[in-house]
Amino acid sequence: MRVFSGVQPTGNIHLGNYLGALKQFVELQEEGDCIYCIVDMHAITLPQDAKQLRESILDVAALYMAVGIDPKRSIVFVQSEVSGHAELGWILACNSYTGELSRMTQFKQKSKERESAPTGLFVYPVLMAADILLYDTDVVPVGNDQKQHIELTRDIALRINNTYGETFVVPDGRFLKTGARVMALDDPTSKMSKSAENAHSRISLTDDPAKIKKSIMKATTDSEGSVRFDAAEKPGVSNLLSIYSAMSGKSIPELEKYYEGSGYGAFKKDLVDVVVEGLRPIQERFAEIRGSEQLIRDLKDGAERANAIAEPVLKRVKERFGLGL
Ligand code: ATP
Ligand code: LTN
Repeated sequence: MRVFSGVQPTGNIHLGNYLGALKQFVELQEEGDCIYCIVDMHAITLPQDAKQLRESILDVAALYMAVGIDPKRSIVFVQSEVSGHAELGWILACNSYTGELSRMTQFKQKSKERESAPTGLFVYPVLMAADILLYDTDVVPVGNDQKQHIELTRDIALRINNTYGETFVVPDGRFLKTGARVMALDDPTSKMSKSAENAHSRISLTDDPAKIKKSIMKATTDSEGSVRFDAAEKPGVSNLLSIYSAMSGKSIPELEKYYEGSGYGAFKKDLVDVVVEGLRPIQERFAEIRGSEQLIRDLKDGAERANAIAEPVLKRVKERFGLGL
């Protein structure tokens, strides 16, 4: 089973990315051949500062490894280091329709926030399809927000297979179970996000204990005062319980029982400890890896291994289309 997924180097990885996506990435290493990409060409669909982008690429790469992705066992690489992504992206762009791309909710949402939308933002899902199809991928672990993009990838693959003969493996998405969607601490009705303005809305994997404490103690709850899970009536407390459970391995009923009769203060203080202690080993590994020469070597090696898989696939595609000599 081949597994492929990617994360954009657009900011600090937070608990949502970790519990929703990265934890799955680590687990899947037991089940298949995994390829994990840092999708820098997706990042430039919106303006980025060049210096900052370079730093973010290395941050995401080091965090991948700090949470437990093994660069020897899996392939970890930077998208722009393998030129096949852009090449296949073009071929797929010629086989997708402006109508279907106009229906993508991520595009509608992100373009709405701007005066004019870059063309790259419009064809973002086509490049994502190229990422996936370039490696004969079977399974793509992503958050629910990517469902529509995976569906489009399948449509494009099937369309080309029907017209040009068997060309692509048609991939399946692997989505999170319900509840694995981490919500913003300041507004539990919207998802925790890298790009939200309020830094206390999220906990980044690299946050120090003081910042974690402040964010959790400020987190929105309710006036009832009892620690119990009820996503509809008590979204704030329920979100904190989910985070607590995911970080500690304790079940939610177990936690409800433990905190019966105690207020939010004690519960939040313990949650601070659980998060701080849970992130500590990740942060220690991150500090070791981030500045190391080995990180760059691993990424170069990853790009070479990725390219070795991508090249024959691209050759196959070009043959089907009659491209080249
Ligand atoms: P932002 O948080 O700014 O919206 P994003 O969703 O664009 O960032 P990516 O780096 O593109 O983040 O996504 C990395 C992975 O994390 C994706 O698989 C995405 O579905 C998942 N993810 C992002 N936010 C959450 C969240 N709050 N809860 C669970 N999974 C999430
Ligand atoms: N669009 C994705 C990031 C992404 C991706 C991919 C995920 C780009 N290419 C290929 C899986 C497979 C996101 O926003 N999370």
